Amino acid sequence: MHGSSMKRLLTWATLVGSMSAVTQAACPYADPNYLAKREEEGQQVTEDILEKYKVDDSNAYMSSDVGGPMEDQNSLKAGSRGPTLLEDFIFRQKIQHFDHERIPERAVHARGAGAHGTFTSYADWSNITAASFLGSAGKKTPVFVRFSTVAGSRGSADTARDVHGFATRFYTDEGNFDIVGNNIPVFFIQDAIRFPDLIHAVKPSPDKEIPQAATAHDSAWDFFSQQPSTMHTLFWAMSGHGIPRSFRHMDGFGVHTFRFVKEDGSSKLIKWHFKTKQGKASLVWEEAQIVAGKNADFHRQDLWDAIESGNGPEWELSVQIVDEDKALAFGFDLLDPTKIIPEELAPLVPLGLMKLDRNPTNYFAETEQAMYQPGHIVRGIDFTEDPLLQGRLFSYLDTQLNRNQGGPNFEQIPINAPRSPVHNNNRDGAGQMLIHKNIYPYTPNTLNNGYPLQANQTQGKGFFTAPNRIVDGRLVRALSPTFDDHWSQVRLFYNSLTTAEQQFVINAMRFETSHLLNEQVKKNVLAQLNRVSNDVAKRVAVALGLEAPAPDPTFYHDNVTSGVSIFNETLPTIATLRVGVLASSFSDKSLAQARELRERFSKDGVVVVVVGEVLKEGVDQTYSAADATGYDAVVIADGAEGLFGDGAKGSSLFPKGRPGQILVDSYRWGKTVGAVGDEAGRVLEETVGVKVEGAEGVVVEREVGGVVEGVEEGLRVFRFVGRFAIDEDREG
Ligand code: HDD
Repeated sequence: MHGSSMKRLLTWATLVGSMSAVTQAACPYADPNYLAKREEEGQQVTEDILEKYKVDDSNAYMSSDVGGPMEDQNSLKAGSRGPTLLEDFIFRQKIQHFDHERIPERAVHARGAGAHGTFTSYADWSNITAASFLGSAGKKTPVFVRFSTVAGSRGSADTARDVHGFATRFYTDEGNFDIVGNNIPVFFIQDAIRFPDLIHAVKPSPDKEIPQAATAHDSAWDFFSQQPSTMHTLFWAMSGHGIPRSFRHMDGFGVHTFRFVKEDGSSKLIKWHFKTKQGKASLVWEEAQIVAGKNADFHRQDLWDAIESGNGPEWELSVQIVDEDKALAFGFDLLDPTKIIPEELAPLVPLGLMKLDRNPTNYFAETEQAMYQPGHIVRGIDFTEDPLLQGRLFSYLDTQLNRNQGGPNFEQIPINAPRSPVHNNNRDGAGQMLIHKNIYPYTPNTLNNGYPLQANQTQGKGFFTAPNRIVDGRLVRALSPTFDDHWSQVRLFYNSLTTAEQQFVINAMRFETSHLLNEQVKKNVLAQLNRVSNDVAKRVAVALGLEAPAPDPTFYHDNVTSGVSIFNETLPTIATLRVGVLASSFSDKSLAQARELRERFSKDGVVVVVVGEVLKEGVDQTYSAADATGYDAVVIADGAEGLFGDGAKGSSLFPKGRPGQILVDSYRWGKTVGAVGDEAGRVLEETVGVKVEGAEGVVVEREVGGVVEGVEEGLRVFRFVGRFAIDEDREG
C-alpha cells in the first residue's frame, strides 16, 4: 500500500492520510496482497511515532502558542508602576496555560513511572492464538509500560507497602493491546461493583486525609475482615511482594483469566505472566519506610538509571493455558480473580521477551497521559465472564474520559495513538486532531463507496469474539457459589514461603494491626487470619495483647506451590545492583582501593558508589548524604577505619556516627557487608557486633579480588534472612 515509501518514518497521521487516500481510490481487497502488505506495514510502524511530536527548543526564539516570536518575562503595564492590562495576550496565554497544567491524577495508581521498550515473540504462536504480535518468531512490537503503587497520591513515596501496578501497552500492527495488571496475581474483590468500597476503605480517612499511601488504619482492616475475598491479595501484599526492591525485580500478572482465540475460532482460557529476568527481590520493611523519607523517588530513579546505563530490564511473557471445559476442574473457578492457577496444574508457556530500553522524553506527555484499558484487546484475544474484569471494561473507559476533561479523543494523544491506521465514523469532540476527508461518516453508505468497510473474521482481519463463548442464565444479583472459598489458596501461598518470609508477613500484620484503634476490628481480623492458620492468628494476636481464637481448621492443609517465594532463589543477574564503598576522602590508600573496587565490580555491571567526607575526584557521595538505603551491599575500604568504632572522631561534615550507622543498618537489613584488610575487618566486627568467622554475608579479605568475589556472591543471595529474629514459639 505504501510501496517504495515504506522506508520513510510512518506516523499515525501519515498513515491515516495515506490510507484514506487509498480507500477512496480503490477497494484494498482488489489487491490480492493486501493482508500481507498490511502485515509488513505493521512491522514498519514500529518506528517511533512520538518523534514527530517532540519539540526541540535548542537554538530557537520564544514564541506564543500561535507561533509569534515574543518575550514573556514582563507583563504589559500602564506605566512602569501601573496595573497590568487585560489586552496583554502574552500574559493571558501564559498564565491560563499554567492554570490548566494538571489533569486529574488517577483515582488509584496515581504514583508511577513508565518506560518504552520492545516485545519480541519467540515463535509463530498461531497454534494457540490469532494475535498478530505473536504471529512469527522474532516479530517485534513496541511497548510502553507504566509501573505504579495503588493507594498513594501522585506525590507519595515509591516504597509504600502496596500492590504494584504493571500496565503494558503493546502497539501491535492490529491495534493497541493492553495488559493492565499488577505484580500480585490475585485481586482483593470478585465483583467490580465493590471496587469503590475497597478503595474508600483503603484511602486516607475522609476527615483528616490521613494516612497517606498506607493501609495501617481501621477502615482498611475493617473492610479486609468483613470482605474475606481480600485475604489472598492481602497476604501477598504483606509479604515481600508489597515492598519490591525495584520495579525491575517484580513479576507482572494479568490477574483475570482471558481467552486465546485461533483463526478457526477455537479458544482456550489463559492467564498472563511477566516473569522478571532480573529475579525477584524485595526490601525489608524498616528499610522501605526509611527510603520513603530519604528518597521518595527510589523506584522511578532506579528504573530511569538502569535504562540510562544500558541495563534495561527484561521480562519473559508467558501464559498458562487451560481448556475451555476445565474452568471448574481444579476445585476453584477460573473466573474468580482471587485465585491463582498453581503452576503445577498449568505450566507457564513462554511466548516472548519484553525489554524496556528507552526513558520517556516528557513525563506528563507520555507517562501521565498514558491511558490504559483492559478493554484494549486485539484479534486473537478475548475476555472472560470474570465479573471483576467485566466491570473494569467500563471503568477504565469512563476514567479516561474524566482524565481527558470529558473529551473523547484521548486515544489520539501520541502515547495512546495506535501504530496501525484508524478509520471509522467517530467524529468531532474536544481536541479532535484528525481532519477527516470522508464527508459521509456513516455505514451503510453508497456515497463513499461503502468505506470504511466493515472488517470481520473472514474479511479484513477484523476482531472476532470467541465463538465458543456461550452465555445464558437467569438474572441474578449475586456471586457464584464457586467463588466462596476465600482461604485455601491463602494458606497455599503462606505454606509456600520460607520461614523468614512467613515471619515478614507476621511482622507486617503486626505493624499494620498495631495501628488499629478499634478493638472489634482487631478481633475480626484475627478471626479471618484464623481461617487461614491458627499459628498466624496466634502470632499476630500476641502483639495485640489479645487471645487468638481456637483453631478453625476447615481450610487448613499442607499443600505448597512454586513461583511465589521471593527469597528461595538467588538472583540471575547482579548488574545494576549498588555497592557503597565506605572510604575516606583524606586517605589516598582508601581512595586507591575504592578505585580498584570500582574497576573490578564494574566488570559485572555492579554500580560502585564511593562515599567520603567531602566530594573530590573518586568520591561520589558524602557521608552527609549517604545512607544504607542507597546500597545493596557495603564495603569498608582499607584506610577508612578511623571513621568507625568507638574511637571515631566526630565531624561537622556529617551527622554523628553516620559511617557506622550505614554499616549497622546494612547488616540489620540483611545486606552483604565487607571489608578490605584485617584492620577494616576488625572495625567491621566491632561496629556490627558480629564475628566474621562463619557469618553469612560478611566478607573480609586481604585482597580486593577476594572481597569482590565474596560480595558478588552475597549480592546474588541478595538478603541474608538468617539475621532476622523468628518467633520461637511458632508452629511448623
Ligand atoms: Fe484498576 C488503574 C490494575 C481492578 C479501576 N488499575 C489501574 C492501573 C493498574 C490497574 C495497573 C494503572 C494503569 C496506569 O498505569 O495508568 N485494577 C488493576 C488490576 C485490577 C484492577 C490488576 C484487578 C484485577 N481497577 C480495578 C477495578 C476497577 C478499577 C475492579 C473499577 C471497577 N483502575 C481503575 C481506574 C484506574 C485504574 C479507576 C485509575 C486510573 C486509570 O484507571 O486509568 O479506572
